[in-house]
Amino acid sequence: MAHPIFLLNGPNLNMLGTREPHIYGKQTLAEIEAECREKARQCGVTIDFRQSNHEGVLIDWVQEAAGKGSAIIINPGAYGHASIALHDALKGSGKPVVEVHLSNVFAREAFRHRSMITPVSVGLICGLGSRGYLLAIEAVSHLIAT
Ligand code: DHK
Repeated sequence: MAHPIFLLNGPNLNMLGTREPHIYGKQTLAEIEAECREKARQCGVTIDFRQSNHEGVLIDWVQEAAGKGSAIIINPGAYGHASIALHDALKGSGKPVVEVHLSNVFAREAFRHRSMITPVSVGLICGLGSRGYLLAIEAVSHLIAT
């Protein structure tokens, strides 16, 4: 069985649907997960889709992905702007990383312009809403096939 792409979601993303829908959209995380599963099926890959509000749990999952995953797609939420620990874990995983944000963080507050994750990522997708996750799955499935 091929190694799954770990698709990790950070803090507050469990609140999608009701959380500032004008910024993050009206879809729930469960609805986004269903779309991701369909996209993964079309791309011939499997995904392990998870969400946590806890930095240490996300780091545990990145370490797990280093052993059991083929790649990591991560929406780190606010930890992306601040977490050196998440940066270190992703760098140490040795796996291709794609960072996703639903909103265009560069069109928002200055504190969202800095990312600890982009320097250890193959690429960044932001501002395209939940479609960003689907594009990331497509991109990563090409990456791991080559
Ligand atoms: C999600 C969050 O929770 C914010 O803290 C980030 C990101 C942006 C998003 O757009 O998906 O700043």
